[in-house]
Amino acid sequence: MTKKLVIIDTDCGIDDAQAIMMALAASNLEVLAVTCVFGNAAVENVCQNVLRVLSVCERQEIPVFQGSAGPLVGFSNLFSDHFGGDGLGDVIKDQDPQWKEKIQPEHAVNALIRLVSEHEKQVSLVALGPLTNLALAVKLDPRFSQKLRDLFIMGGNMEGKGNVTLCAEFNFVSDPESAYVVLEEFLCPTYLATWEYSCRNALTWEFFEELINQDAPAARFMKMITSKCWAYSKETMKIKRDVYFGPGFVSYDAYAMAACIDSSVVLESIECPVRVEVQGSMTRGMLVLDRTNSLNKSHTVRVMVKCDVAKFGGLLMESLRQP
Ligand SMILES: [Ca+2]
Repeated sequence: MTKKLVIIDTDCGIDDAQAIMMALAASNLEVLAVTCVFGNAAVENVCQNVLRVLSVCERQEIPVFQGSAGPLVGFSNLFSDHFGGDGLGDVIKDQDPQWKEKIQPEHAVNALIRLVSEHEKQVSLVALGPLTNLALAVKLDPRFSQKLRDLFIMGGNMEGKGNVTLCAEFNFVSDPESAYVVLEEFLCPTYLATWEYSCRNALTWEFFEELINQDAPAARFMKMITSKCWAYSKETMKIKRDVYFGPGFVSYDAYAMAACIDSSVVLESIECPVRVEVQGSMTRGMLVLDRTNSLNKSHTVRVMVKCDVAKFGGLLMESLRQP
């Protein structure tokens, strides 16, 4: 079986770490590179987080590239404290002073263009953070997206429900212009795991306990980085009832990765054109689904709706049994 080539673009927080581990564990994937972008933490932290995850899984041979430190327009002050200031729960004490030497000298955007051009129509790109690196890639090389096999994005929303602002999801609102560019200009098959999709297909907290208490280095690492994070705290768990979706364990980025690994994980999706709002005072960064094709766009994307949660849970379980 020839393996599917994958590049992961990430703002490595805890759920990105989970998604990366899922990719590393998948026997049908070959991870060509990891490219880093600001988001859950500053891009320098993101780079260190990715190196840490690769080291835990003993996969340091995979090259890591540093990318955009902020959005195309304006400044980011959205560094989420959702997963702690460093993105991985603020529990890692032994920082690697030599981390910079382990990052490739090439910029992430140049690396994306080069690698995708070297393997035309063979690379699946999985985007787990703000889409700045992807937007820059298509502006530098207008054929970039046509050279991709496909694109999987965690981001945006399908019901106008926001998790950072009233109507916008974190990854998209962190750089609305880039999200707009990607969804207008990327012409490869594109699959979206929105915020609502991940929340509506949540797992139980009992499952989470079983997941992180497996006997393997990756599981122990995940247990450590989720130990002090409020998003995973047992006390918050008891009272945490999302106003829309109820309680549950949601590993956002892993949903996009799971769809890349095994398309049968997605049981149902909506195929339609989409556009990102960049202007609204309440809706900036919101994804709009054009179910009636009012925008007359020729390109559609697939917005995931229903997940085979049992299959998804199986991929998660396997991902923490590493190395
Ligand atoms: Ca992410």
